[in-house]
Amino acid sequence: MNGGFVGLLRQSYEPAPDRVCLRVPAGPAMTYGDMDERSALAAGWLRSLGVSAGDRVVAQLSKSTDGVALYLGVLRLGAVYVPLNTAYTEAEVDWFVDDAEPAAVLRDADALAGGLAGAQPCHDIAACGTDDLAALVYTSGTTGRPKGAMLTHGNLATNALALNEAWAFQPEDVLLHALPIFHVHGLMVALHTAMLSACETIFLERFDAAEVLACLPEATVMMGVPTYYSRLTALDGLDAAACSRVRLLVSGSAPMTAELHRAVAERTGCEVLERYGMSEALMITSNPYDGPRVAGTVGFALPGIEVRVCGDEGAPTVGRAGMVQVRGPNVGPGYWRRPDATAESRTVDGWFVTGDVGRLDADGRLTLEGRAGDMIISGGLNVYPAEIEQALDAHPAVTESAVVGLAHPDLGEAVAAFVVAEPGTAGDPDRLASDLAGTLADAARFKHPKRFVMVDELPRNAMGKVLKAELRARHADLFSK
Ligand code: MCA
Repeated sequence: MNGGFVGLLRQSYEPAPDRVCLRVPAGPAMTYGDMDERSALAAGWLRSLGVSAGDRVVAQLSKSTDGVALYLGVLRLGAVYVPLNTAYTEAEVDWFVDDAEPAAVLRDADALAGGLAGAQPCHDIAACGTDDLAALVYTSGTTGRPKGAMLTHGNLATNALALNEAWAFQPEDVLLHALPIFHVHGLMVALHTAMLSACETIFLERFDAAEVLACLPEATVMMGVPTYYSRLTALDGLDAAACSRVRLLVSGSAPMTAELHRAVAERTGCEVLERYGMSEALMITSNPYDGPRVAGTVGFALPGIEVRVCGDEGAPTVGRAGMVQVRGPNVGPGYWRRPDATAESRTVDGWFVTGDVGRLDADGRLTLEGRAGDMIISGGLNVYPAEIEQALDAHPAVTESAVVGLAHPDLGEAVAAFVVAEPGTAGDPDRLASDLAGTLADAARFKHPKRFVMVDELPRNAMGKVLKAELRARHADLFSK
C-alpha cells in the first residue's frame, strides 16, 4: 500500500480519467482526472501553509466538490483529516482544535476556493503504510467529553474494498449522495465505495426529499439514514418508476423500523439493505446483497471481519443478548491521545467493544437490541445526554434534569429533557424552557431538546439512580401526541 488510500483510489480511476466523478445538478460535471488535479492543488496549497505528513487538518465546511478535493489532498500529503459537523458551535470547535492540535483549520469555503485558485499542484502521493493515520473522527463519550477515533489508511482501504465487494459496485453505477461529508457514512461509506469503482456520484449539497426524489430516476444506488427514507415515503412520487434504475438502497447510522422497511419495499419494489458500523470501526456488518434482507437485523460480518457477542460473564454466546465485539482490519488503533479510553474499549484478547447490545443467531446474523449507555440517535446524529444534562443543571433555576431519547416520527428518536425546577423559581414553564435553550448556546442545535417537560421529581431506584427507562416508558408518545 505504497500510496495509502489515495494510491488505491488512483489505481481504480487511472485507466479512465474522463469518467464523471461528481456531478452537481446545474453545475459542471467533475471527472476523475479533474478531481485528481484539484486534490493535487489542495495538497500543494496545504503544503504551502506548512502542513506536512502526520499533521492534522481540521475542516468544518459546507458540502462542496472542493471539500472532497481537500480531503483527498490531505490524504495525499500523508496528513490527517479531521472533519467537523457544520452544526458545531464556536465553543465546540475550539475544544476540537485544542484536542487535535492541527497545523491548519479550514472553516471558510471561499478561503478554500481562493487557496486552491492560487496554489501550485503537488502531484506526489506520500508513501503511506497500512498503519499510518488518515483521519480522526470525533465521537462523544458517555461522560460527554468527545474522543477522536483514529482511522488508518489500512482501515479505509480494507473497508472500502469490503463494501465494494459486498454491495457489488460496478463502474456503471450512479450513486445518489445527499449525506453530509463530515461523517463516516457520507465520506467513507458512500464516497469511498463509489470512487473505488470509478463510478459517478450525483452530489447534492444537502438532503432535500423533493430534490432527492427528482434525481432518483438517474441513480442505481442511494445511501441514507432512516429519516431520509421516511421523508421520501411521505412524497407521492416515490414509486417503482422513480426507482426503475435503482438496484440498491442502503440504510444505516440509526435503526430502521420494520414498518418503514416494509413501506419502502411496497412503494419501490426495493428491499432496503441495513448495515451496521461506527466511527471507530467503519462498517462492521451488512445484510446480504443476494439473500434475504431481514428488517430489524443488520446482517452478517463483512468479508475479513469477525463479530462476536459476549454475555455478562464475558464468554461468547449465540442466541442470547450481550455486548457486540468486533475484530478485523476495519478496527482503528484507538482514541487520539487517550490510551485510557483506548484500553477501556478493548478486551484482553484484543476485541473492540462496541457498546452496542445485540444477539447473533446460529448463522451469524446480528440483531441490535440497544445500547449499553444512554446515547440517543436523532436523525442519524449521536447525542450524549450527559453533555446536555450538565449544561441544564448549571442553570440556577434547575435542581436537576434527565435527558432521554423518545420515539419521533421524523427523526427516529428525538431529545427530550425532564427538568425539576428549584423551589420558587418554576414560574412560567415556557419561559424557563426558552431560558434553558439559551443555556445550551454552546452546544450544536441538533443536540438541543425538542421538548422540555417540567416535573416535580425524577423517578429513581432504591440506590437513588434516575430510572431513564421509566421516563422513556412513561413518556413514550410525547412526540406523537
Ligand atoms: C437537523 N436538526 C436536527 C437534526 N438535523 N435535530 C435533531 N436531529 C437531527 N439529526 C435541526 C437543526 O438543528 C435545526 O433546528 C432544524 O433541525 C433544521 O435544520 P436542517 O439542517 O434544515 O435540518 P434537515 O436538513 O432537515 O436535517 C435533518 C437530516 C440531517 C437530513 C436528517 O440531520 C442529516 O442529514 N442527518 C444525517 C447525519 C449523518 O450523516 N449521520 C451519520 C453519522 P433549529 O431550527 O432548532 O436550529 S453516523 C456514522 O457515520 C456511522 C459510522 C454509521 O454507521 O453510519
